Amino acid sequence: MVNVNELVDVANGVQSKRLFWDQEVYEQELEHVFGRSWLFLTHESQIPNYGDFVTAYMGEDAVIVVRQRDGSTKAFLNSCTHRGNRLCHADSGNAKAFTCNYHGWSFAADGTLAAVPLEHEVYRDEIDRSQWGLRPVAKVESFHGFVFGCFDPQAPDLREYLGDMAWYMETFMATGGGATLVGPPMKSILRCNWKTQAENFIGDAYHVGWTHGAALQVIGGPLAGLTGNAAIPFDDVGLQITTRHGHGFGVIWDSGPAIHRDSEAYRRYQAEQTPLVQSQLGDVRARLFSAHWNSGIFPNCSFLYGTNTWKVWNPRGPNEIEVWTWTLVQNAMSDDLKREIVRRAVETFGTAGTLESDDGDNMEACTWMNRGFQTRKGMMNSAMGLGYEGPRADLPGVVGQGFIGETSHRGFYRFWAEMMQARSWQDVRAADDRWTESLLRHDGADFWNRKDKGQAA
Ligand code: UNU
Ligand code: FES
Ligand code: FE
Repeated sequence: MVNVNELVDVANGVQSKRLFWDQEVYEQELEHVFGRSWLFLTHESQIPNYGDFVTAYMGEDAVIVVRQRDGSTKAFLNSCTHRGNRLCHADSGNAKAFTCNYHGWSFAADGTLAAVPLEHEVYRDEIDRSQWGLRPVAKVESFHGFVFGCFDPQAPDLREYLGDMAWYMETFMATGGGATLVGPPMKSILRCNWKTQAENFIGDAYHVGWTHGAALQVIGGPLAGLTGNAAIPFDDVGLQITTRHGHGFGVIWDSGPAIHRDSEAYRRYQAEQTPLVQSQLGDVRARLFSAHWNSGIFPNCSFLYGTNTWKVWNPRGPNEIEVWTWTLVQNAMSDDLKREIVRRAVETFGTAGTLESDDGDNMEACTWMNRGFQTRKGMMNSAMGLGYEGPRADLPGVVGQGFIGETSHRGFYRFWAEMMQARSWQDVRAADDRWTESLLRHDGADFWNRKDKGQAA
């Protein structure tokens, strides 16, 4: 076991550089983080009918996700139980059975071993097929059509795992006819640790005006004014929120179609929908409906609402990821608007997207620099805004002042450390009522109006 206390200092908001490189840390992540967390698989609309399937990854494990005869969804390790060959080589399709291309063992859509070639002649009927079905993923559940899987039968249900983040995500998943993903996902390789991307999406509005300065100038729109950090208007521009189980997001108000060149149709759509959202979900979420969100679902699913990209950072060792990218739209949007959004999402955060490429070099260098033997002994800083955060009656979770800060970074690593140390979900549950205070470093008095150091008066 790695000594997690040496790796993450929650009280001071710093983390060890070993987090992005160390093989031992990574092996423990596969067991403790990817082995126990809910991991995003697909959207139900990608597999509408019996036998429809997609393949996906849960950590480094390849899985097949299949729609069952009764309408439910199951997932199985994509590994033939005979000698371990990859069972399904396709990205998606429809199959009533999966037949291995090595010796021909054949598995039904429900994972049972249905047929073994020459069963009588070479096995003398002595193979017990009921023992050699595909290994199922313990739990598969959907939140408003977004399908997640979990290897740990003791984990809380998906809705409980998402917790307050689910309340926030209802803003776009439970309105506008629901949300959906346009696939199939784009796929690319980056030579970076999976957490460099997860932490960036969950809570880094700091880099936007700097890393993406040139791209924002070309694209225009509500974020173009951030370029070069030239004119940052701090007051009531946005917030950051971290929730139990390490999820979180950053909010920039009134910036919904942020990185879309032609945002008029999108703005009209949001203006039309907002009264409905308001009547269904109330004022707070009606305002969030037209905000931009940079967001993370712990551990490795990220999305930008308003830039409409939805991503999974599949780890492939400590210093490589396979990025999967879908486009996030709402069902009530017109086909024209959906098409326009897909085009812009591909242009910004697709494999060759302008902003995707901006980020890629930074993520890779943040990973590879830490390979240095002396370098890896150092710590990294996520202390921005520490103490300027706390609970608010109108917003679930822990809320950080201002749209630039590292509140959700810290929440992410707070929970990462908790999972890495926990013996089981029982330990995690036992800490449920202590998590808010463990993130805070203030006396509890009116944190919201603290503007004593640097923030606009
Ligand atoms: O690049 C991002 N993660 C981002 C983009 C964050 C906030 C707004 C736009
Ligand atoms: Fe943030 Fe260098 S300024 S990584
Ligand atoms: Fe970025």
